[in-house]
Amino acid sequence: MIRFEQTFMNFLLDHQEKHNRTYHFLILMDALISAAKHIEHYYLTGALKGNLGLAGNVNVQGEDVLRMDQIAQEITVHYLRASGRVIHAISEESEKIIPINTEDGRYFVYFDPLDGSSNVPHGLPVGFLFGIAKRNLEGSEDGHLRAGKDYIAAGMFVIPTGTFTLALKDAGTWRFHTDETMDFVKPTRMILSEDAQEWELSFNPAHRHTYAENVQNWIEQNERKYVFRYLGSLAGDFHRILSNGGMFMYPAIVNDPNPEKNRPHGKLRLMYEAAVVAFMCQEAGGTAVDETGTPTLDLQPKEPHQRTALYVGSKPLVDDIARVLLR
Ligand code: FBP
Repeated sequence: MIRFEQTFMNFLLDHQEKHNRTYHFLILMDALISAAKHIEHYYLTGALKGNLGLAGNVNVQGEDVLRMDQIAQEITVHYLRASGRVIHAISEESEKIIPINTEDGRYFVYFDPLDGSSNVPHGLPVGFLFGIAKRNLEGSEDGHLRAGKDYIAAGMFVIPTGTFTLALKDAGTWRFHTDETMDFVKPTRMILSEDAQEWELSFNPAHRHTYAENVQNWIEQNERKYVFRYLGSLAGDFHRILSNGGMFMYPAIVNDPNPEKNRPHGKLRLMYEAAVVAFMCQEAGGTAVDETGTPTLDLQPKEPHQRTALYVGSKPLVDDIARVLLR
């Protein structure tokens, strides 16, 4: 007897019908899934085709661009254009906002086509992160940058693991796995574990002495209570936190012996990294804050590539460090 699992598209169709919503969102999600599968193909064959190296230029963040960054960007913009549903997009790989279907588009898409660049040369796990907001259908639309709390959905593909996780506003965070037909199936609701025995801590230990004193002290007092894991890609590390609970943090860097290396506003980008995982975490029963203890989803972006410090994960743990940050 063959065992059939519910497909992602069937799950989403149910969701849209249950909430009396339109098919437009399905077309957009189909485009994002096609993009992720295409990027995964190039990543899996990257070493063989010599695509895991540098592209030779520098991006808006002043970082060396990887050949795979360019490939992932080109693929994603192609499928977003083909969907006809996107007004404009914001990408880590494009300095400017990318106008797509400004007249008839329905959604704004904020994405990082290949997150975790330090893992790329080794073919290790990276992420495709995205957040989606909707145009104002009741009145005029000024295209302003949306805060995370205004997103209608956010998700990530952990490449090349074939896992896809999607959060829908007020409808939870769901994980899907690839079946033998390379289709995403078996929607599994993700709820952060309340069992502190399972919780993990995730941060770059090489930076811990550059964090603010109060953050260093919090780590000192708490780190022995939890398992420590760090993959070096936000998608990979957050994937674990969603499964086991705990907290991922990328604090502000304020005490680096070389002041030029300080990052008082954090490293991660608000719109297509921090707000994406914060949205998914909230729909899974968790929370996220910045270096001032302000909820990440309340942060109103002033510019597309704005950075932020990030503390995301199980509510008791994030609330505990937020008390220290607020002091
Ligand atoms: P990129 O988008 O340039 O890859 O930067 C984001 C990121 O790689 C995250 O995925 C990860 O959590 C973090 O930076 C790793 O930074 P570090 O190497 O300083 O630990």
